[in-house]
Amino acid sequence: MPPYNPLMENKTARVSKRRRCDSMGTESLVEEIDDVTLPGLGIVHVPVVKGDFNALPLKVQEFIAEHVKLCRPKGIYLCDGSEEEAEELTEKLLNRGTLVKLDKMDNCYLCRTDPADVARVESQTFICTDEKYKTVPHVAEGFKGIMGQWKSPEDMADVLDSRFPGSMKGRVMYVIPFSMGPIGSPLSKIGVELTDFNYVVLSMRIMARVSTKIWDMLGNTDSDFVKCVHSIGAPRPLQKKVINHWPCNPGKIIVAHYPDERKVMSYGSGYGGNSLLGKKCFALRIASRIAKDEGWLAEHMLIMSVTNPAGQEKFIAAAFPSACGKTNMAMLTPSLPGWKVKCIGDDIAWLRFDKDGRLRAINPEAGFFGVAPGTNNKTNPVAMATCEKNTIFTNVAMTEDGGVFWEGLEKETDRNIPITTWRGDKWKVGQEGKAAHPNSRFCCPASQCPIIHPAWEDPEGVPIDAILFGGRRPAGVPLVFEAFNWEHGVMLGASLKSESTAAAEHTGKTIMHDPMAMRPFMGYNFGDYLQHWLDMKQPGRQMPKIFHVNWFRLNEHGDFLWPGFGQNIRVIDWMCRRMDGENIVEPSPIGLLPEEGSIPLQGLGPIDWEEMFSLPKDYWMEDIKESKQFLHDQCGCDLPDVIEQQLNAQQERISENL
Ligand code: GTP
Ligand code: SPV
Ligand code: MN
Repeated sequence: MPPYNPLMENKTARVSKRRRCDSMGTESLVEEIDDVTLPGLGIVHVPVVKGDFNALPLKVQEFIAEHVKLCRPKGIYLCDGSEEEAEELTEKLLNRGTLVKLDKMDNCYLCRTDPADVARVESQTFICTDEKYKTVPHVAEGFKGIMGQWKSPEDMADVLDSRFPGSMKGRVMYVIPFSMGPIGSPLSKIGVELTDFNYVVLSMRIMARVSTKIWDMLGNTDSDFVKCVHSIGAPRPLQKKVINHWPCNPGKIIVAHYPDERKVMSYGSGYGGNSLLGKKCFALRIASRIAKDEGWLAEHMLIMSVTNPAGQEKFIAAAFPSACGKTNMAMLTPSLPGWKVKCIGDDIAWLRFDKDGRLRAINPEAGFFGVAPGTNNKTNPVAMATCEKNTIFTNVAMTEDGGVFWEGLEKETDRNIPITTWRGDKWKVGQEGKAAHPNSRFCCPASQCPIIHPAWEDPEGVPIDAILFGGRRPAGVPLVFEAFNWEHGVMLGASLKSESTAAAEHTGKTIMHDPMAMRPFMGYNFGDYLQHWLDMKQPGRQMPKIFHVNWFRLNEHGDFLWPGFGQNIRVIDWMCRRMDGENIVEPSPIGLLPEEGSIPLQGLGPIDWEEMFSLPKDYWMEDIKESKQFLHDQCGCDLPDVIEQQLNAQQERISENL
């Protein structure tokens, strides 16, 4: 049988020109898809408001037609990624009130969301596979697995059936062709996102590489694409009032992944990781499964390079959970003279060993979607410079003169200037309450980062010398320590914990497990994932060193023991010397600690080395017991033996030698 062709006579869509009136009464000719007759489905008429449907690769036509049928948009808009397109959509969003122009800045806009739609919704994020244990480990009886949530495709079909049919009525369906990773790189992957929210189009233009070249690439090869479908779930006529010109359906949010089909269906939210489907859904959850199948890694990691005063450059990838310091580290301004930092990526890394046994990493993204609060010219001047122009801010506050404000900018803001908070209330610096949402973000092109690495788009990726794990650990955990070896390092990553943050719906400051900083982003069985990490070690491969860092240890008064940010270069300096093999370590039961005095502290003022590196025995006894229990409960029989052995050895060392 010939392949199904939605444009074939009788079975299919025919495109014809029709005369249409717009809202101003202006007549024009538009293309319409007629008679999209998919097997078992009825007929639908939909105008193509922009682009040439006929020119799309057949498999894309089919994908669009199927979802037009399902979601019933009033038109199809084929995005081309051009400047004119961005201008047109920005204009629309300004007129509607979804965006506000920030007059003080250059081509920057503010968006305030419905206050019920402000972060990723982990509780409604699912992975669907026929077989449950492809997605989640054999969790011990009576325990709730936290490393990914599985739903059967049948159960998910019911959930989607009560949401997607007609979900785009009265709205335009935008079709976004994009590449994660430099277009054409052998390490990159292609996606197509369908969405009914033009804010998503504008953000995707920044975060991914949106281009019509994608159509040629798909048309000329048998390469496939990740299918991404997003609807805010607010068909017209509206059932409820739109708040802040931000249509969404927070009560019905669902983010469903089909790793076998390489497909994502997301409904109800317009926010970040819920709606920019190239990011967490594709580049982490789906990609981690592709990576498992193809022998590489998709990780929640920044990528940076550091060059010491002698001119030697090293590349570091670091996995910290959401809102735990990746963007800040990736753009670090060194406080030590002579050091240089360059940024390759701030959130996601795709890593694979090359034929010479070097681990190479690319940043699949093209922009930063960074946490605004805490960012200022002291903590992160590079991020401040990066988001000066061509940036969409979401849920920050606005100054009367059309600038931005968030917690952390007090010292850089006129205390008397009237401010509008993210909720739209009048406010002044010094007043009670928060002006910006704690998960407010800037979305800007990586290319305008003043310290972007010249090789950041190198199709081969950059060679990784070290991998870091870290989280927010207010007590017990030293500033830095080194894993004994790869296996020990993988165990440390598997045991990663951090205080919860505003990046998802968790409230309060509880310490949560966040293995490999991937808890919300796992695309397959976490036990298999750990084994996959262990399997990376092979003869002939140069394994990067693994370190654990903690910028967030507190003293008894609740103050940070370590100044952090640009001062973290001092810790990097120590790690680089370790990579060069300098003997500056002191073995401890949990790993190799820096020898006292081996981290340069000059000019820092009083730093309590003792307290920063102390290993309270009670704390570590409890910590390893708890981590072991956690991994047993979460992975059951899927926990690799090697990890089990590493946990036991660590426990023994702590109980005997600490
Ligand atoms: P996601 O984008 O959610 O994945 O977050 P991220 O890991 O990129 O975190 P980011 O760098 O945006 O930092 C989050 C918060 O941590 C910000 O408020 C920062 O100001 C704060 N932060 C980052 N680095 C440090 C540090 O070294 N010390 C301290 N005390 N705070 C830090
Ligand atoms: C994170 O939560 O890790 C983020 C923000 O990077 S979001 O894109 O919303 O997932
Ligand atoms: Mn992140």
